[in-house]
Amino acid sequence: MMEKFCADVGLTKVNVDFICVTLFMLSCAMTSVSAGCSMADDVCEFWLEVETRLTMMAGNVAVFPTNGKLYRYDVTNVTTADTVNDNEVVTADGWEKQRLVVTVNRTMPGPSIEVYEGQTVRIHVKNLMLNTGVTIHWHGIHQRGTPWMDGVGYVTQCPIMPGQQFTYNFKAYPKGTLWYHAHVGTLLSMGLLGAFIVRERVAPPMEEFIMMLQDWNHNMDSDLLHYKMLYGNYEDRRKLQPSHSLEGAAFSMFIFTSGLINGKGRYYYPNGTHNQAPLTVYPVVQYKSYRFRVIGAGNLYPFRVSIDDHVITLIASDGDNFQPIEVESFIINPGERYDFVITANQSVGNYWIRAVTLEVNVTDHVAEAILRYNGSRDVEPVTKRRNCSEINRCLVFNCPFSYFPHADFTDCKHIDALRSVVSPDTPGRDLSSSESIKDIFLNFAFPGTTWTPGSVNGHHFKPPPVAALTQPLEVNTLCNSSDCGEDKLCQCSYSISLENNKVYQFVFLNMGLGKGWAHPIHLHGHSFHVVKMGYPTYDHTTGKVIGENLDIDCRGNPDREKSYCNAASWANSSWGGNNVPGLELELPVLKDTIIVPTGGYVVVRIKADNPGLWLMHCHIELHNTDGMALVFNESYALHPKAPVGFPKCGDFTYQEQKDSVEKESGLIRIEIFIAVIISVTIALLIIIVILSIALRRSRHNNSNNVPYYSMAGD
Ligand SMILES: [Cu+2]
Repeated sequence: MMEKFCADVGLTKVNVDFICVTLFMLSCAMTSVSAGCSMADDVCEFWLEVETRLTMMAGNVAVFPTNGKLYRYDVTNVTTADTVNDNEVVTADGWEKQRLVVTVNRTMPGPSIEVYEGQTVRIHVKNLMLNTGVTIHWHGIHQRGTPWMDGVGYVTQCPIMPGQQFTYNFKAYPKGTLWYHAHVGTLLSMGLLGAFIVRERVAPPMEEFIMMLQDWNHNMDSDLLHYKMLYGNYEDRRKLQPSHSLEGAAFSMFIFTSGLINGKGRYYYPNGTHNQAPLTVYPVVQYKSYRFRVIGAGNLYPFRVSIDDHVITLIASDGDNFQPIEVESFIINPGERYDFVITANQSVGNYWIRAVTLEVNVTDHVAEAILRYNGSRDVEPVTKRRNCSEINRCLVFNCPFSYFPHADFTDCKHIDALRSVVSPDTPGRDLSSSESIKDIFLNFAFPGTTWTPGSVNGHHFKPPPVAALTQPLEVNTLCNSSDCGEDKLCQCSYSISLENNKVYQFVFLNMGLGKGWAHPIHLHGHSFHVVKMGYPTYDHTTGKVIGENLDIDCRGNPDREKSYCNAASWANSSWGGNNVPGLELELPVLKDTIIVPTGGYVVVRIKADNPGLWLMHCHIELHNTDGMALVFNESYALHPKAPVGFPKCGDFTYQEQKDSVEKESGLIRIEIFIAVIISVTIALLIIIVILSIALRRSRHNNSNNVPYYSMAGD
């Protein structure tokens, strides 16, 4: 089987043994976690090939789904036909018109990369696509000392163009459930993603599973996703309207067609039936406990995750362990990760794992998988979701709002209610003077009237044409302070400089004219301490937002509903640094991605101790490509030097060839003219000198009566 796999991925004979061992283990680790590198290794090496592939094809044979199985396209009687192994097919939602997807080592999600904390990870990425450049970001890795390995196109590196290879080399830090994904255009939504698990160097106490959640549709290429979000989705002469979540926030125009768990899901028809495509199955043994590492790998939609008849105990997020909490379900946004434990303490059988979107008035927007107890039959679960009632209320973690409608009997718990397991050294906690902590307000929104782009403080992020980190002097898209400001919109590579070792308190906002969507904000290069969250005011019966949080002064237009909120501050001028009521500085959790509720804010802290260029952006991929991003230029003078030969890129302006010929011939003519002038001048000088000498001698001879020639003959 391993030889077959090696043949399938087309590896060279020379390296076949070692490479195949690595890739084979990775490929098999898509559902169940298994290490790709041993604990004793110093360097872990991986080969990733990025290429486009068609869904629902086994080699060059199309397949179709029935009863959770796949069959060749020409099968007419499925009761007697052989099934096709669904691990050889990128099934996605089983839609039978092949969709183009971007794969890593021909799978979606790509292979799970699993290493131990502190190991050197060396990953060779080869771009086998025909049309587009690619970079891969290792989401959650801090890249301390290696900022040029962060994988952000046009910020930390140039895209790896078709046919090219690029080797990423960095230290596996910090530990936890991380992931990798493309960081150019919308290639992430096209399928370029995978789990990246960094383990502590101890034996795991229980078996583990990976659960990657994706929202999915049938738009065929990445540019299409981008333009449909900008210009709208139309179907049957109708313009489709965005859906909304409970508090009234809108979702953007990424049509949710299906939900996927580890690359598998089902297409639901309008009548509520589905196409019976195969799903991911998690096999468990009764009375054993399991850790699930859940990765929010979608483009846009948050998912509410639950398992029928099982209590979820959340234990970690974005690599940080927190004091466990038991919940009925939790919400995960694009970019976030949550780890939970369940105990298989129910009767032997099959149970639904559900991840539903937060859209109201929608019932079939769900990603599904099966929890299958050892000893149960290979059939679909018939279990029901828990019924939340007045005496049996449901607790949901990480809502992007504060209240469910009264009749839902459901309560919310937020990230700022969590407490870390160990007391972290919260930056600035012991500083007596709050002036040593710098508060920076950042509003993530879509302000504007006719043009309403994604922006941060009104700056619509435009990537530079070069790798800004390694070609800083060639960035020609800097912001002009006269174009940007209160109630203005500008388009540039927005960057904020951070001083080395200074403590920064960022206040992420979602306010003013451009609010109305919740944004999961991701910071590269750091994990941040979540010290406070602020929510808007709500109607407690319906759960709808009725007013922004008034802790923030948006400034600009006095009508805060019209202000762009580009230059906000604390409403109470005495607030700032440690002097903000309700800060959790003792046991705050660490995150690298956090949801900023519409109308609300989140306060986080970092110490600027990692020199580099670090992107911060909304992890809704379409908001990011629409410009909701900025770069922190951290300790510029201390940026480490990039490796020798690090690739460069940039603009090239062609000069017409005839111009240069003319220029050349013009130059030659000037040179000849100057030479002639000099020669003529010298000749004239010589003639003048000779004539003057001759004249003087003739005068002398005349006066002494000695002939010139006789004088010479003397
Ligand atoms: Cu966003």
